[in-house]
Amino acid sequence: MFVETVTTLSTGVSVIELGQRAFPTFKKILTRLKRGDLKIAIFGAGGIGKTTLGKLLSQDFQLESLFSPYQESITIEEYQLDSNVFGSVVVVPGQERRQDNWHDILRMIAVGKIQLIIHVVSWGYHSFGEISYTNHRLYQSGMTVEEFVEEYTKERRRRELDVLEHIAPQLSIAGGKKTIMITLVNKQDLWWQNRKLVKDYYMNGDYERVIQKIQNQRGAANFIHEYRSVSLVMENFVSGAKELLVATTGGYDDRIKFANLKYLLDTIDALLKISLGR
Ligand SMILES: Nc1nc2c(ncn2[C@@H]2O[C@H](COP(=O)(O)OP(=O)(O)OP(=O)(O)O)[C@@H](O)[C@H]2O)c(=O)[nH]1
Ligand SMILES: [Mg+2]
Repeated sequence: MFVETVTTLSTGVSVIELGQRAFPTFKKILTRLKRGDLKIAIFGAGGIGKTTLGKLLSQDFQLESLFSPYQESITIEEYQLDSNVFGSVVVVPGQERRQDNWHDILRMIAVGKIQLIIHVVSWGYHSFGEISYTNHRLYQSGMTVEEFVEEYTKERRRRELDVLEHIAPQLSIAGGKKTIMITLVNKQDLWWQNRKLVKDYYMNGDYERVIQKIQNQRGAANFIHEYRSVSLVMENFVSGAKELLVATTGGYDDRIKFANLKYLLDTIDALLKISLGR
């Protein structure tokens, strides 16, 4: 993840073709969702891309339709494919004050009723409510946009860790069955130029330590965890008042995006196979 895809990008393959290559895997996941009593749960801090991911996995593979101004989710969103389908994608709201909603889903994890958990993080680039950054609690007078973003993302990365620590107890006990989890580092387009730093942050720091602890408790065979990263949509990171905070990285393009998306979908498909035993 993070950097490998550059090498998997064969030159001479069109962007459309790359998109098409992702499509069969995507359909396979939908078929799995349709076939059985499958539940994928999506967790993460507020404004990180959970709703966007839920839509992608459960509706149709129409990336263009994912663009939308940030709107905070207020309840659990459950994406069902149609009335005959038992499988679903459950997305919890991310803002702290909404987390009462998490209880039932966490219990389902603990009793092994969730086949795949996706924890979304985004290196602190969390969209926030309808305010200017200058009205944000972390803003101090005289700060530049860059200084604010630095402070803000630092605090929000702490929040990502809090979310992991919050779900960790359930991951550590999950009854009998294997627990399968992906940490999805989203908003690749915003941090692409720092990808080595980002990779190191998640895979060699406090985040990985929590993962290791769970793995030690459960045994490696019972707790399977993978890191993947994507950009679900490419758009500038803006405040609630539409001020530009971070621009989408120049040079980050559809090729990188589709290759990573395909890698994610392949991973989901492979992990579901393990989870469902078929
Ligand atoms: N630049 C960029 N923006 C993204 C990406 N994925 C999602 N976004 C944007 O981030 C904002 C938040 O996305 P949501 O899917 O609503 O976030 P959420 O995690 O459901 O937020 P809550 O419901 O409040 O917990 C939206 O404006 C998305 O368009 C990405 O990969 N890159
Ligand atoms: Mg949401």
